[in-house]
Amino acid sequence: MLNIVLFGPPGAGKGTQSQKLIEKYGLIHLSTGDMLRKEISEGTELGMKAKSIMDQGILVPDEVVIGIINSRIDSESGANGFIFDGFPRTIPQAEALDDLLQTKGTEITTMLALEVDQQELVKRLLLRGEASGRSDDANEEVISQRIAEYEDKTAPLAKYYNDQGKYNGVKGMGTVDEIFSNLCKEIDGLTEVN
Ligand code: B4P
Repeated sequence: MLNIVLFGPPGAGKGTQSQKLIEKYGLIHLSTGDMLRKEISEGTELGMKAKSIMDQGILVPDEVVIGIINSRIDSESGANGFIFDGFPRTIPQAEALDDLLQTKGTEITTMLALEVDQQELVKRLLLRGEASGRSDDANEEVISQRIAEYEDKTAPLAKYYNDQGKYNGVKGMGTVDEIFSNLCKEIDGLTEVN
């Protein structure tokens, strides 16, 4: 199986690139952000709790996202592999994912980390906020909080995967197609080696 953690700060382009990668490599896209937004749009109890947290720009509790990822992986038993987009975001989430994949006889193949300047991140998210009305993209204060939360809780995951020899930094500035090509080069290099 090809199991990719697509990593990067808010607005790095994880969702955008995931769409292209799943088409090319036939993978299942698991985005915890999308799953939480689905819960919100369906008005579930979980969604209502998640909305107030997400609107502040902070992370939803680990046990909530681990629970939703668990049930999705279970329901996709015949998959070629997965793209984990926006998950894991904390060390406990990464440890839970390793344990979960181990019980399925597989593991993370690589972490691909999109590297993007902070100024560019804020610009992209404000633009998306205008276009989509997504409430957590609405103002610069919430965006800054999300970036701070990323630096504090999520950035340490780079070391976690680096210690496993799985970290690969990828230039995330440029056009969507240029960045996609950077990601494909990394993936094709890995699959040639294996
Ligand atoms: P997510 O939904 O994961 O969203 P994101 O990090 O903000 O965005 P992403 O990197 O996917 O950017 P995108 O491609 O859309 O998280 C939202 C919230 O959910 C979190 O703050 C948290 O509260 C909660 N959450 C999610 N997962 C969690 C977890 N595991 N644990 C706890 N809480 C969790 O791109 C952004 C914009 O840039 C788009 O408008 C796009 O069109 C544009 N763009 C992309 N590539 C571009 C390029 N090359 N040039 C110009 N613009 C580009």
